[in-house]
Amino acid sequence: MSGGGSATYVALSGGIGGAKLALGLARLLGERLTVIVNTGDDFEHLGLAVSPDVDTTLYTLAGVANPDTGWGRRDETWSFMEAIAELGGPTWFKLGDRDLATHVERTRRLKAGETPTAVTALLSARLGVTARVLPMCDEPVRTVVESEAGTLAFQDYFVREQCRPAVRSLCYEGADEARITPQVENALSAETLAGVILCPSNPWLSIDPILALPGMRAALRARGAPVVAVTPIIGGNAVKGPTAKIMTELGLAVDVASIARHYGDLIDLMVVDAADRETSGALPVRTSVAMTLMRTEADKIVLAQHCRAMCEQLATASHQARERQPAEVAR
Ligand code: FO1
Repeated sequence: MSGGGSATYVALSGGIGGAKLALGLARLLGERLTVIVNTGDDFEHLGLAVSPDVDTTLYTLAGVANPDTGWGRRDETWSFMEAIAELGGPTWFKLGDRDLATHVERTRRLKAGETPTAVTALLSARLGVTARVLPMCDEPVRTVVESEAGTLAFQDYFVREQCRPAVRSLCYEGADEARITPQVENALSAETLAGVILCPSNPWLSIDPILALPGMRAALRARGAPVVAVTPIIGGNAVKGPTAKIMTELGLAVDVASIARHYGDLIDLMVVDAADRETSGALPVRTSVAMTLMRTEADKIVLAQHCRAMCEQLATASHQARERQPAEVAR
């Protein structure tokens, strides 16, 4: 299944929806896939460094993610949470016993001076993940939600308040001081780079923190590899999570056109669902229709294959366009 020789791909992902396509791409590409993961959801909880989108990506690619929630691990036990409840500790953010080990070990290693990138590589190797999973940066970046209920740290908004407060705006604290890691830089500047795929994550919550990093947008375009985005909106609804609600609260129509406009000239093509085939012609960007609702692992692989095919088509088209460019002949 791993056609395309040594072609490498980079995916940008955050959250549960993004991890689904990352899995399809990993099944297709193995170590030729690098996933750059959002860390704007990270926070300290019970004194532990918790990195939800990195862990969701690692667990999903390792096949140990909780299939019902998408986050945390499968076959989990909850003795720690029961004991914390007995002690009157906070129980709004659920930490399963196996998942807890990840947070404890990450915290131990960070305190020992390791970078988030190094810790992620260690956890990834231990979990048997072959794709490369990279935090978007090694400095702390925090997604902050300006809402009708005031300023909320991300997990307070997303989990404690269950996305209820209306969102007015979002900011990504620390992004200006953060730097693209050498590992991210290497993945995006590789000669073998054949495409960049924006997974169907929430653009505002999961992709924008990555794009907010100084130099990230330029790095994504530097090699000239096609950039393909997969819509998180199908037929006017979000597949999962608060994307549609946030779009409405931000005054945006809940449709693929709003997503296309949000990404602007960063992307060369957007993959939309068959449900949006009619409206896709009027989009401000080239589109392609595929089944973007991923229920089974086969769905994830088929959508990943479609994204790869789009990258190959776009690369061929732009190569031919360059060929056709009349050479500047000396007059
Ligand atoms: N999401 C919830 O809605 N409730 C939880 O109790 C919860 C716990 C949790 C623990 C570890 C982890 O990695 C993720 C967890 N999440 C939980 C999901 C998390 O808030 C979101 O996945 C991301 O932050 C946004 O995608």
